[in-house]
Amino acid sequence: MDVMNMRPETNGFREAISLDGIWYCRADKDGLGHSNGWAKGWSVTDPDSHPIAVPGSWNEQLAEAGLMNFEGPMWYQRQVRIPERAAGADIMLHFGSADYRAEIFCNGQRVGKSGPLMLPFAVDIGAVARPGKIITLVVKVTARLPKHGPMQEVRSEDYVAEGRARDEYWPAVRFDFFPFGGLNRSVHLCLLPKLRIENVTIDTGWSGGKSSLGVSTETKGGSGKLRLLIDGERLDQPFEAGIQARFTPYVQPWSPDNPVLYDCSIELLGETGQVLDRIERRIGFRTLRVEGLQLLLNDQPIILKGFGKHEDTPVHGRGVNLPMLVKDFGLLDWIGANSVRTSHYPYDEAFLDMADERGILVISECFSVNLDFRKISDEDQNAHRSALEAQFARDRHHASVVAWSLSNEPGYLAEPEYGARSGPYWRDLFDYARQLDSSRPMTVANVQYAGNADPAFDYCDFLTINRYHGWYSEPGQLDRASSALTETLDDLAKAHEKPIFISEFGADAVAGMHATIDQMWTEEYQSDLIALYWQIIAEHQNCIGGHVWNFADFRTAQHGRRAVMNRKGVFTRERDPKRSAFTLKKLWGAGT
Ligand code: BDP
Repeated sequence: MDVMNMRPETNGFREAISLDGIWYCRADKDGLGHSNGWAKGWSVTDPDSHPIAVPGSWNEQLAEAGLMNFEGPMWYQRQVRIPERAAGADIMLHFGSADYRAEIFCNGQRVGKSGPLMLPFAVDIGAVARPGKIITLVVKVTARLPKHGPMQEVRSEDYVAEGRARDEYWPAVRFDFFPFGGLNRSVHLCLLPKLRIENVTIDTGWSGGKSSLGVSTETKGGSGKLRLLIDGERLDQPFEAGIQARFTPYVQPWSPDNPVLYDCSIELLGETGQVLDRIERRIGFRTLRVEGLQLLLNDQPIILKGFGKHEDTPVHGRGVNLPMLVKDFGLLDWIGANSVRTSHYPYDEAFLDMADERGILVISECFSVNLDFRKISDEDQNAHRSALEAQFARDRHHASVVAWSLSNEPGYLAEPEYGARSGPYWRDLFDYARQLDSSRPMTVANVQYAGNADPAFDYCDFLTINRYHGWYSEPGQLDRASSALTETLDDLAKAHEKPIFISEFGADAVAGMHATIDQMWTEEYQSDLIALYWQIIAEHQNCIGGHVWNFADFRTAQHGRRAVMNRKGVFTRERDPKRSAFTLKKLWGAGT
């Protein structure tokens, strides 16, 4: 757990060497990889050894090799030269994530494994890696989920056992997106000073015209004083490790209109004041909080306009795709959006860096979808806590991250156990999450099937609802959809004195499909439904905005109701606009 927020960085004191590029992989269809000795590596000229790009998912890259629906284990290997200058340093490997789980081997020796899903982890390879020598690095990755945790596994046979044979997806999933496997984020070899900074927590705020900055830092390998610099200027006196130091630097606030960032450096000082280590982060000062029925950003009311997204692009799958990342932020700007929910898992940090820079407000979501409360156990909750710890540790210094979503659509099966058992689960989880971070609002995205009386609402700072009136209910009937949505909002407003946020609404549209009547799957119907929802949101005083589901079409596992993809994108998977994109540009561009 202790290295979760170790971001790979290169400065005069630490070095991060990218291991991205072409690796080799081998599918372990019979589960014989260990007994075949693959942990030690294999000859890459073997016919079943494939080149594979890292970062990237194996599924679309290797579809023609029969691996589109392969869930692992997939063994990856590459050679890594440990530089001579690593002598005297701690030698670590850092993985942005390995989806969903991985074990790491160096020269045949097991050196570590992944932690909470879709988040970074690091392993110390100092016992095996020798400066100046080459090691064989092997990573065994599986796209199978663990049975317990915030994201429970489901297998083909479970659909029948769970009484929902009609829901069966292939590959089996408990969610509506493709279970892309692989080293989907960057891998680095990191050389770190033995006496160093670790576990840095940076919290910023802006309220009453004043900034606030809280910093706490631990050290590893010894102790020393710490010093903080903002844009190269030292703040106050050096402070001790292990305590929270507080500052009120003279800075401008960060906001979507003016996303001002500052370079924040923390330095570890030796006995004579010499610098022994440094970490650097870009930070911004802002506060998002709920007051009455409003959401306030830096004390001013704000309406959230934007999307639920996915990390999903052609061929890359869930792998980092930087050109598409740049394009997507350009499209968010073009359409007039100010916010995104990282549905349904923490995204790569490059996304948050760009959100910081471009002034996009992010609701960062834990990888937790359709939690089934018939099966809930302490083990699930403990893993849920660990996932939040790791997510908060990685993301909390990002100015763009303004709220946490602890889960998406729990109680999706409308199981009676949800009403009965989830209250204490949410009470304890929200308590724990607020102990970790009291500076941001927290919520859970409620599913229509769980109804308006969701036990999670009692603990949410604002109510978050996903609603598909006009699609999964009241199909093709916008009048009925409009009444049903209005009724939901009125019901919730009566039951809770809290703001309401519609985190999902939308309709599938196959690009190029048209009709003169209200016809599902057409571009016109999608566009009209979105415009209708936005009008209702704008008219409802408790509503603090909405996110259209989804920004772009995305691949799902196979199911009769999906034509390869979920087509609720306002853009296609290739990012061509559908009619609804122009509708939203008009609605949001007008400064609603
Ligand atoms: C919601 C889920 C989302 C799905 C969407 C849909 O939160 O992941 O993709 O429905 O069915 O229930 O389009």
